Amino acid sequence: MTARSGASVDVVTIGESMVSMQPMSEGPLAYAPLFTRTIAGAESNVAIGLTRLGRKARWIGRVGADPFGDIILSTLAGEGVDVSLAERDPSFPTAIYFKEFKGYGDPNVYYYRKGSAASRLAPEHVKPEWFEGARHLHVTGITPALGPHTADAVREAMRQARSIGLTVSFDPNLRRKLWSEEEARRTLLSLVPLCDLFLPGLEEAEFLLGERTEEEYGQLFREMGPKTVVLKLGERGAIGFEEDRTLRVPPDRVPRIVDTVGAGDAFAAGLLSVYLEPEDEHRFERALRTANAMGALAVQYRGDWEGLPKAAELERLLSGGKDVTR
Ligand code: KDG
Repeated sequence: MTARSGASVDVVTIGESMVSMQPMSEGPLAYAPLFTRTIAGAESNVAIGLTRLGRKARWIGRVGADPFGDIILSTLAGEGVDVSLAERDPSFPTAIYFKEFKGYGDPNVYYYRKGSAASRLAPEHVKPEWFEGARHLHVTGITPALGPHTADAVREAMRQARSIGLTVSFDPNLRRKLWSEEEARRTLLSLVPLCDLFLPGLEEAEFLLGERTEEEYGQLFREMGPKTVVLKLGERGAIGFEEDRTLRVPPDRVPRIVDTVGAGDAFAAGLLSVYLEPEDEHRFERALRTANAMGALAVQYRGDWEGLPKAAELERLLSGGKDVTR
């Protein structure tokens, strides 16, 4: 990716953010009496991650004209994300979601987002001003699953962004609770050719193309259009494919896994933060290592984004340095 000169926003993201209710205890949600309230949303998680690393991020989304919409906008603004172009829809509500920590494996999530303000997103909402002054657009496969016109809106955003010279990344973020497998596969595959940087997890690659080797996934997705493909391998690290290069990076050490939700978004934020740097021969490796480190940190905290590091902290961790804690 090359920087557009004069850009005042590094990354634009478009998606739904929700109020997230997290039980304070482990176990079945039905027996959880106390919750903490935060916000979540794959794209706003990426925006926060990038902002923590010193990048300028703009989040575009639609929330209701309700207190939950206030919480989302004020939290994102408090984190330094530009929400000036987010829209409020008085006719539809802001979405909510609940996590359930079972004490093992990935948390369960329960969505209350059907008919939300964000699910009404349509191609006619996509405006050139969303991309003004920006270098890059990041979208995910969650938004296309939300409503009758959201897939077309994402497609339109990718097209508009590219037509004025932005690069585009796409994380398929398969959410089986939101749509049928058939529709998900068809829609997600149709969006791959519209991105420059494709970021599937291994399971998502298999869902989209059937069982193949990791190298075959890299080659097949690149043949569809994206210049760069990064396959997330979870506890085995990541593998990147770019031009004639294949680069495997080992995982970072994770002493304890607390909450896996948001790890992919942290990975994307780490990767993009380096991709916005001027190109040099080590950038790809630096991007993959930064992405891995961000993903590893995200799973060690409750909440999708709260534990994400600032640039200096990440730098210390990547260089093997220690924090002075007392
Ligand atoms: O990637 C993390 C997201 O899954 C979480 O923040 C909630 O956006 C969300 C979703 O749709 O699952």
